[in-house]
Amino acid sequence: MSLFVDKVSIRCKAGDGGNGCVSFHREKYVQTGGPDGGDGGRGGDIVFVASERMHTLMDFRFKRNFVAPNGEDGSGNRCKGKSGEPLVIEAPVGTIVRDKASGRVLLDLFRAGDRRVLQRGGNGGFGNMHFATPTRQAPNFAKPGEKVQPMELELELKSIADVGLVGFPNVGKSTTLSVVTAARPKIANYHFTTLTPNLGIVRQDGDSFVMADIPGLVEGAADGVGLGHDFLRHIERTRLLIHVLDISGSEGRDPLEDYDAIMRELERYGDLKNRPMIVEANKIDLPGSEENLARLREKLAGTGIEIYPVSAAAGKGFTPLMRAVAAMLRMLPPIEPFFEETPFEDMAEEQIKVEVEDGVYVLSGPSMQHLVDSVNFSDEDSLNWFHRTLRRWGVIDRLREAGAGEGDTVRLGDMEFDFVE
Ligand SMILES: Nc1nc2c(ncn2[C@@H]2O[C@H](COP(=O)(O)OP(=O)(O)OP(=O)(O)O)[C@@H](O)[C@H]2O)c(=O)[nH]1
Ligand SMILES: [Mg+2]
Repeated sequence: MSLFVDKVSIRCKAGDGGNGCVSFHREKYVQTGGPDGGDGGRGGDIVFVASERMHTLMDFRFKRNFVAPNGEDGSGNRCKGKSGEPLVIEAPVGTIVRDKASGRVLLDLFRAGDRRVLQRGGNGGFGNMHFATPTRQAPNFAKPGEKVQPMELELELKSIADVGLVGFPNVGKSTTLSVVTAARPKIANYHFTTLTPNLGIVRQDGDSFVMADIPGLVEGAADGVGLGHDFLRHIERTRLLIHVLDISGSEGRDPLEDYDAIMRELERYGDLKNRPMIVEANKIDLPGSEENLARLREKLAGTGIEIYPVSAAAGKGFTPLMRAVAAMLRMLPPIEPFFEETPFEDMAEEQIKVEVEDGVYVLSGPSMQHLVDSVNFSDEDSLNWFHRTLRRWGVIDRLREAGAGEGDTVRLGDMEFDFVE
């Protein structure tokens, strides 16, 4: 079985912010010092880096859970908690990071070295030193650190190359790559020698471009039959296709029928059929090739698709073919990265839920219990702050929308209180 992996699900979570601290200055002979509780540190970010060293997502089969460290809590004497280090996840260039549930593209690691923050760590909470006012000299509360929700992600590798080689198995795609680039893919006289995409760089008259060799396609490949389907994603991000044919028909198939079969596969997969294309009529050294070449020329006359006869085994005929490829690439637009959507807009909304159970308005959300935990309910200042926080987070509005009126009971974690506007 191939160890090539180009689609995986993982889970990640940026660090939570550290809690602010409640503390009062203590010193010999000083009776009541001011508040000196420091702030919590920021949680570590989840960062993705596009690595040129990696070529598959195989590493993610063994490690699927990524958790960045939390920020540390603040402490007395105005000490701020340490922030969490970012957690850096390396993935191959061309990896697309999606939100698993919605399928939305969050990141496209398009260029080598790209360093992108996927999820920010939570902010640290303020320590009580921030809450002293002339009228409130001993604030008995601090702010909790911001909590971060875990994310379920799907990673998909879609190689990025200028040119993709397509064709039936055994027609000579890998041999072609080995002739025009320094890549040394496995070449052998059986079907599906190539099981994972190979990339190489072609240098031609001062131009250079990346070429991708993928496993052979068979009929039905676009429907998921055979091996080929999975690999079509690796030519989706190419600007031009080289359609390789065994023009000699050495395996008993008619190269013209091969041509149509591959075009059907490309069409079924999406818009690949309309990708600019050049035909490489390979194995021209074998008997029967010239007649087939003449028939193919007739078939494609008027389509604008150029045909270049070559012998990959002998390394012959490639200069005109590669020049034609380079000339076409110069005219074609560059490959664009996928459009990225931010997952963050609706986060705040999702975080707080209001449900009505037996006339009690029940609040839930990741930050809610934390909020309750950080309130000192016997301290009036703390209660005021709690109320202001609920208002600022939009919770009061949400309760009102849900129908809550003055005096109704609101439950939050293990705490109940009366609703006041
Ligand atoms: N006679 C002749 N044989 C060739 C030529 N090009 C490739 N071959 C042979 O055809 C066989 C298949 O070549 P590969 O390059 O592995 O073919 P492929 O298209 O990559 O095959 P898969 O990876 O299985 O899809 C090998 O035995 C090659 O030596 C050619 O121009 N002439
Ligand atoms: Mg091959």
